[in-house]
Amino acid sequence: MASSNFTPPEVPMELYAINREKLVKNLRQHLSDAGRPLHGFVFLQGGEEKTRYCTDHTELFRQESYFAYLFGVTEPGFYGAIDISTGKSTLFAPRLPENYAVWLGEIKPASFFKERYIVNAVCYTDEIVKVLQDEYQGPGQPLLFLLHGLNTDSDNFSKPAEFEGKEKFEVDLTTLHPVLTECRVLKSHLELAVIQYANDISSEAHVEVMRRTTVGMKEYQLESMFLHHTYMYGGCRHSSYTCICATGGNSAVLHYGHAAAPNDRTFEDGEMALLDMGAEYNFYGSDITCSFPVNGKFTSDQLLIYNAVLEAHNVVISTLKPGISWLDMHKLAEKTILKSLKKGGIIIGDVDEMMAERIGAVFMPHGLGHLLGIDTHDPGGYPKGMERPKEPGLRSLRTIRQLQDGMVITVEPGCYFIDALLVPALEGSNTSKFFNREVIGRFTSFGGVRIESDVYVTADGCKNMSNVPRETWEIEAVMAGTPWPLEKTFNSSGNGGL
Ligand SMILES: [Mn+2]
Repeated sequence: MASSNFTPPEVPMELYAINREKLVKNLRQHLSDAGRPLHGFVFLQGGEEKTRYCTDHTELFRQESYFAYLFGVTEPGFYGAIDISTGKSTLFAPRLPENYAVWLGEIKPASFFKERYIVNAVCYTDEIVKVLQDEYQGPGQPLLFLLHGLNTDSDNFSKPAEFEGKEKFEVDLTTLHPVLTECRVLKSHLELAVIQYANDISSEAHVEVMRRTTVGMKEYQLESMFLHHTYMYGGCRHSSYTCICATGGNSAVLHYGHAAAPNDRTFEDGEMALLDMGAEYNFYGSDITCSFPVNGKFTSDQLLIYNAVLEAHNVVISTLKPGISWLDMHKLAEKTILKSLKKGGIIIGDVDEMMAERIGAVFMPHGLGHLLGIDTHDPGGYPKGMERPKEPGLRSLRTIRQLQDGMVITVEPGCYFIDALLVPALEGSNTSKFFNREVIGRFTSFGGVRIESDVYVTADGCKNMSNVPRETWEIEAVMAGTPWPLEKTFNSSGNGGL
């Protein structure tokens, strides 16, 4: 009978109060530096509930991430204001119709939300104009700092608050987004604790899936076991993203698992599985990938690719610390993988020359990793003025920042055999000489391997928040039934154990 070593923790509302304090402090600093007066309100609109197309089927609501960061509100239809001069926070709750009580449950009074979300005041959304005008201390019309800015992963813009009476205010659309985004880049201890919990329960679920995987299952059964474990024992109703449960050749499809490729293949003996799955708890996410042979035993070709990726994963984690450039880490991972592939006879020639020809991107077209928090691809990867690289592979990086103490970032090197990239590289006049056609032929239907852990950067290094079997002998032991974590006395055959 499956069970868990974890209990869903109570997340203190101070987490959001601290986030608000940090924003007010940084915004005041920004305004002073610009010689601007320290008054006005940060004003955000929370997420709204959506129905499925024209129907009355209500989709499960998940709060908009910036609003979640500042207020922790789980319900739809709220607005929130923070007075820059005093730090006072006010939530505006929707005034619900009487029949809400019949269909959706008790209508909570404003006092309930004030206590629950530890804000200074709770009013109703039809009082926004009056409340903000009464509270405003500065000259002229009250100034609202609204959220408007580019998400550099999606190329979408966050939507500034819309409400009746907006024309009675002066609005600033440019100041808030970069300052608030920058706040989210460095995590507080309370945020780290939630991300750690999301990692704990997701790691445990990954181990559970690994243990229960048997030849002949469907990919979605692995997804189902993961979702069950994180919800049943972890209280995680949401996933950080759609599960990628790829086996065999499908693991070379980087975002497999979408509606047109719905994790529905029956996998066979001798194949690898690549499972990229992470639970979200209380808005904060995890993002973990495990790759393993579905029959529990690595073949020599699987060992070659898996260990190439593992070495890249480990060398990056052991190098990470504040001041290190993420772009350099990406190149380090590429180079490590290329060296191993050369040793395995898959590619031939000088590794530095390969790097110059971007051969690394043929095998790893995605970026090494991304900031992680309330969003799986947390914002702030490219602050204003930082240009995205243009070269293959490097242009896929979701950030090229220098690491800072308090960042949470994924380390997810991979090595894939993707026809759409290999075929042109094998034919290219500058690139064909690097490939050993005969050996690479063995890998045409191999798929790929990715190993992904979430780490947080400390003052002098980093800590791996994910806890899953990584060494091939650890994976084989766990799949054979050995409990995880392995006991200190456990000895692997040939590797010397721990
Ligand atoms: Mn990731």
